[in-house]
Amino acid sequence: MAAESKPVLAWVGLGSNLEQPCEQVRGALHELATLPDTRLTAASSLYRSAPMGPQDQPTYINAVARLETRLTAEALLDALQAIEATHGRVRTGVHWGPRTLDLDILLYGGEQLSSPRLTVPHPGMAERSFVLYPLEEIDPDLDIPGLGLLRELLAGCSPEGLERLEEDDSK
Ligand code: ROI
Repeated sequence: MAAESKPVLAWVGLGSNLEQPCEQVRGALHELATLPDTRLTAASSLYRSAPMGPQDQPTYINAVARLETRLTAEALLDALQAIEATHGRVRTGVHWGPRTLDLDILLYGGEQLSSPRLTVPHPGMAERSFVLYPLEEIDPDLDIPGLGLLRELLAGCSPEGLERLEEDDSK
């Protein structure tokens, strides 16, 4: 994988609502910690969240992780998709349908990126309580490129339907 020399902080969103979602997300956090040229520097609690999109699907488990990485954004995306694949993620084509494991690059340094494969900051993150509240837990002072202060985004985003899980909550 291509590596660049200067480490960058990247934030990754994790989500699952199939096949024991808590285990999917916890397992993925461990795998993020083993990526090449990358350190896992923070992870939020797990959160239970009502589905955004079609309501006839199970509740989600979400979390956010902070990485320090020398991987380019594209190489990090490749690595995240490889982890998704090991968790049996199949792209069904159902729009906003259920998923075994979803790993999204939310932020990559202070960069704004737009390519056919990757848009950073992640489009829609400003409206997603299951992204913003876990982010607040690990980096409350974040300033999000093009979107502004996390604190201000939180003021406009209700936490309704979102529940932080205790560490020993195995459900
Ligand atoms: N809803 C919740 N609560 N959490 C997610 O991670 C999530 N991911 C998605 C869609 C289908 C938009 N809904 C979600 O991709």
